[in-house]
Amino acid sequence: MIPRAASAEAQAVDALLRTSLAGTALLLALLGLLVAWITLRRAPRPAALPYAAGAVGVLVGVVLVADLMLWAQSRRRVRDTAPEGPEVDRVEVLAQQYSFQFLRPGADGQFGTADDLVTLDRLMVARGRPVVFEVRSKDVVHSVSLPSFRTQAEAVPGRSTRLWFEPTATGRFGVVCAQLCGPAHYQMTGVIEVVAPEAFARHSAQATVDRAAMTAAGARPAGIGWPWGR
Ligand SMILES: [Cu+2]
Repeated sequence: MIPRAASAEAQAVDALLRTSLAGTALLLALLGLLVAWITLRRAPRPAALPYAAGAVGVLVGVVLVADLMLWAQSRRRVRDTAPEGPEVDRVEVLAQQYSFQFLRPGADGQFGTADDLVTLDRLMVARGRPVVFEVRSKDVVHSVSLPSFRTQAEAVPGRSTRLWFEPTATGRFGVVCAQLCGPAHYQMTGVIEVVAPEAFARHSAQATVDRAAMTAAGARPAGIGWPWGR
């Protein structure tokens, strides 16, 4: 039902999904058994369900749901803390009808300068290196959704949002817009390619060389490259 997991965070998300499913399935089975028992038992009519049975049912339900909520709360850490440090791959993402622009700061490490590296609907990242996206929108509300990395963030006009993940498997993974943003919303897709660290280093070096050539020729990225937020 859901695509192959490809990030360090995916394990926690999948465990939460599986446990929620198992918990609700157990609750459903218990309720089904209770209903079957009430319906099929040969009891003198009118049959009144003992209060104790009802109370036990409610108690079991409350304990199951409360457990799930507490456990989900303990998992919020996965969502609430962005990785930091020099090894983090920072990427600005500008969503617009109907594409994603990805921007890296280039050799100087600063966003919004002439050596910024921009790609359209494609991004290469390194396996095992944490990635942080800072997301903005040029027009309407979009959503940057990365199903294989089990993360997603809204792209809201006028503000920045963040999402992060650590790719653990190489391959090509989809990025899609998860907000109905216009008639061609279904076309708003892209590819995140996860490669081995050595291949990523080669790619980055080549991109920097290419970018320098473009800068010399006068080409500059437009509409993207804002100062990275605090
Ligand atoms: Cu969109």
